This record gives sequence, C-alpha cells and structure tokens, in this order.
Amino acid sequence: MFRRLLFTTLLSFLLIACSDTPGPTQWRFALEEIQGSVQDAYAQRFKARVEALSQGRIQVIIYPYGTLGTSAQITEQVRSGAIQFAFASPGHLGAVIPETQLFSLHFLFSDDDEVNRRMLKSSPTLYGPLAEAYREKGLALMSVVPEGWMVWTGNRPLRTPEDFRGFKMRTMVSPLLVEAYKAYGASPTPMPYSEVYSGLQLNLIDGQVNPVFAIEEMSFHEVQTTMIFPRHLPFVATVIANPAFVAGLAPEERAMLAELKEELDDYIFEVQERYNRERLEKIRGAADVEMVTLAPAQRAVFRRASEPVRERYVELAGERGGRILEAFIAERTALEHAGKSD
Ligand code: 6CS
Repeated sequence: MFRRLLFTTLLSFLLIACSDTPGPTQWRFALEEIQGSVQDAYAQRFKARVEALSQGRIQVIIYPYGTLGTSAQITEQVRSGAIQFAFASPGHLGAVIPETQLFSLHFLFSDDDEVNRRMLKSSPTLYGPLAEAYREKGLALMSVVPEGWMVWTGNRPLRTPEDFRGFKMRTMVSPLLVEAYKAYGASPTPMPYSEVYSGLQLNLIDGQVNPVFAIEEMSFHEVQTTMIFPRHLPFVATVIANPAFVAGLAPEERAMLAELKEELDDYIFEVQERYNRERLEKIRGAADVEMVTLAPAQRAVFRRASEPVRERYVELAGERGGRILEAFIAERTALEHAGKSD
C-alpha cells in the first residue's frame, strides 16, 4: 500500500515536471558595475518595464559585476548568446571595436550637457556607422548611455601635464586610453575595474579616472587624497545585445525594446546626474578629500595636449572611424549652434 502511494506520488511529480506549462522566457542582462550603480538603475528599470509590459511572460535576470567576470568576458558571453544583454564600456571594448574609442577622445564632447544628452540618445552617426561596426563584430548596439563626467583621483593635484609626469594612471583597457594619458606625459596602466582598489592601496597605480558615483561606490576616495575635475570626458557606456537573439524576437517584442530605449535614455540621464551629485556630497561628508576644479585656462592646456590623439584614433579606427569622428563633430556643432539660437 505504502509502496503504491510512493510510486503514485513520484509519478505525479514527474508528470508535473514534464508538463508543458511554459515558464517565463528568461532574458539575462549583465552589468559591469555593482548593485546601486548607474548601470544597475538602468537594468532594474528595464527589468520592471519588460516584465510589466510582457505581463510576466518575460523574466529579466540581472547579473551585477563580479558574478560573470570582467567586461571582456561579459562581452564574449553576449557574442556567444549565453546572455542576451549587457553593458559594454567603450573603454574596454576598444580593442575589439576600434571605432568605439571615439568615446575615449578627450574634449570631444560638448560642455553643454543637453547637447551631449541629445547626441547619445539619437545621433545618426552613433546609431548608423558606429552601430554597423558593432554588428560586424557580432554585437547589436541597443543604446549609448551617459554616466557622468569623469574625475581624476590621485594623491596630489593634477593641474598641468607636468603634474602627470611619471604618474601611473589606471585606465580601462582600450588602446586609445593609453595614448590619451601618454599625451599628458603620464604612465598609463590598463587594468580591469575589479583590481583598481587594491592597485591604489598597494601603490601599483597612482591614480584612476571615473565618474563620481563610481569613485564613491568602489571606495576609491578612501585610498586617494585628491579629486580633480577637468570636465574632459563624460563616461559613456553602451548597451549591447546578441544579434541573433534580437533578430529572433517577435515584432511586438522588438517594438517594445525600441520604445523602452527612448524611455530609459531619459530616465538614466536624470539618474546619473542625481547619483553623481548625491555621492559627491557623501564623499565630502565622509572623507577629507581635496577637491580641485580646473580653470578654463588649465583645461585649455590639456585640450591642446590631447589634440594629436585624434589622429591616432583615425589610425586605429580606419577610414570609417575618420568618418564617424567628422560626422560626430559636425552634429555636435550643429546642436550647439541650434541651442544658442533658441
Ligand atoms: O573603470 C571601469 O573599468 C568601469 N567604470 C565604470 C564607471 N563602469 C564600468 C567600467 O568597467
């Protein structure tokens, strides 16, 4: 009797397990940043909206930095289709897609944040020829996302290129970033994000560069005495997806992603501004960090020193890279002039 009951129970468990009541489709989204970051805010909102709009048919699983490996490994997982979505910072992707190193060129963006917001949201150059370069390397470019102006940190102020002499500046791993800091006379030291804190602590590097929110959440300010605000480059990340996955989506799912891109672009612009503002206050309250804002004349010296790096970009990114750079500058200039005549 007991044996028959056990058999029937096991059989019903097996039938339930094998029944074809479908569970939700899972979309995996990997981050290059930890929980509480700008990328996390983007992915959390993406998850909430996708799950609501699909009425639970799609479930989004978020993998914060540290769960799936370095930026390069995450990108590879998107390319292979193991995960569907990820953030990929051009600062790490440049060795694979040289054209994306456009976002590593200092003093290329406008001083006007509204111009930059509009460029990143809908520039025909970024979503045209740059997206084509991503496609050729097996990645779909879904969006280009701002994360805030980059700030240098060190144990001394960096006000002139002379201050950079012999300075071991940690950079992300794209080749052009190395050139960018060599142009100031520094000794650039590329390394993954996860090694920066210990690198600073052990004096393997003298400084690093990142937006304020990241400096705070990665605790870099605890092992540095000085934050320098040069407004030379906003941190830009790209959202990538597996192209075969995107091509296989139903038309209404693709339409949902296109709509969400617009919505999330506006959302994340506001979030990154708030996170950078709030965390600067947090750093001021928690640590005795010297804050140095470069004056226009000091920025002009760095701007001049950075100019030859544009030629290097064209050498690395080729003819299409050259066209992307020219078109980007033309678009930016047109938006700046339009803004002045409003
Ligand atoms: O410095 C880095 O490597 C990282 N910084 C930020 C703000 N996001 C991701 C990236 O890997």
